Amino acid sequence: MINVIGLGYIGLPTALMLAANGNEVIGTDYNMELLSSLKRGELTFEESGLEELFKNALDKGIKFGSEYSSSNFYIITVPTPYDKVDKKIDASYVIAATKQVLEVCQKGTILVIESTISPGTIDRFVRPLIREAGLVLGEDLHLVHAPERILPGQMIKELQFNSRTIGADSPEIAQRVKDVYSSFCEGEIVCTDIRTAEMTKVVENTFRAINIAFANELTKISRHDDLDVHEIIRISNMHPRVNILSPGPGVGGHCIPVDPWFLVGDYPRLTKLISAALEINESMPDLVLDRIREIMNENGITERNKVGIYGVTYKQDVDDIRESPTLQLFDHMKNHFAEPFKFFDPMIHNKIMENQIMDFDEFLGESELIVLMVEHSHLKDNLFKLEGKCILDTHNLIDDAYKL
Ligand code: SAJ
Repeated sequence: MINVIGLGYIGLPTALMLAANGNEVIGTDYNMELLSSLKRGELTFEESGLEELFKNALDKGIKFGSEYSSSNFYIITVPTPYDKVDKKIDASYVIAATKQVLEVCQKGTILVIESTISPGTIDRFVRPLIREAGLVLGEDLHLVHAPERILPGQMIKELQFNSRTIGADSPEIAQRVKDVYSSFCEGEIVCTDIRTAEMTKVVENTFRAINIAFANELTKISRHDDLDVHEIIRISNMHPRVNILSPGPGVGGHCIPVDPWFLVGDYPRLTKLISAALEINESMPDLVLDRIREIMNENGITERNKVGIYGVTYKQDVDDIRESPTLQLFDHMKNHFAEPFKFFDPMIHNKIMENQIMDFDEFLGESELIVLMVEHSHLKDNLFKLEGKCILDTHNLIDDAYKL
């Protein structure tokens, strides 16, 4: 039996995928509200293909509970926030989960940590816990790091087809974990040591952060010289060895703006490029704010409540708002205005903030300037409703709109 600890954005789909593919699975979480939703057969977030997978896993007998089970195989998928002041990982959830596993696990258990952790976290924080509990690593318990790689918006497909990394202390244990993941993963599964696996995961997200930062810096250069950054990137990307990502209003989510800080926090003198990239990405909401002010002046829009923000999630077609560029924008606004602009987001069905408008047509009616922060499919389906409106388009969807 596999006990998956932490049923959030990564843990839940992983637990469902394992169950749907013939493994006996118990999912554990301390959030009682989340557990009662799952037990009622209701999902806690939207994701393409998740409903069907959930039904499949329920049919195959997946169970949910708040207690850690006695097992010989655990997968930990709890959050790993970072401390915004000293830029280091906060491993407290991983530590707490490990301690609870140690209380109930069977001899020879395999403990897989999937949560993203900064390089060296297992050596620094997890191995000592095993020793303190009087257990012998490699005999009583085997540690493994198998970082997740799935992209929100296409998680289920990526769980099945992405390649994966498994870091273990011995090839035999890596192989046993590989066998379990092979029950659903058709991608190549590479086995390596734990430190390499830790570093690889953070490197992947840092690479993406730097690439996006380059695109964002090009936006600033192009604005300075009145050039079209999107056309420049489109043409440059026709070169067979160039692949620049898209500029945007900022970088959100719980991975790309967070994981690179693990490296900066641990190696402050060796990470000049990474810190510069993070700063560029973090500066984008301010650029949006500057552009809003310029466009308001140019169009004689004097009332702040005539500006409407489309999209509060961290990217298109997800309902996750963590670290989102719009929230960053609202945060930066605090220095200039008493209240943030009003906003609409088709992916957020409950009222989560005072300044939220729940109806798209009402939002359009009330906004003289519309700022497109997120390119949801809903927007692409409704572009005709925006005709004739004054628009700041941060994603290059509309030809004659203002751009960053
Ligand atoms: N973004 C841009 N320009 C782009 C692509 C993205 O500005 O060209 C912005 C998005 O709008 C969003 C942010 O970056 O605000 C992050 O979105 P994302 O789609 O790049 O990444 P995530 O956070 O949804 O998922 C990433 C993925 N990592 C990589 O692609 C290297 C995913 O595979 C990881 O599993 C995930 O982080 C994770 O959990 O670590």
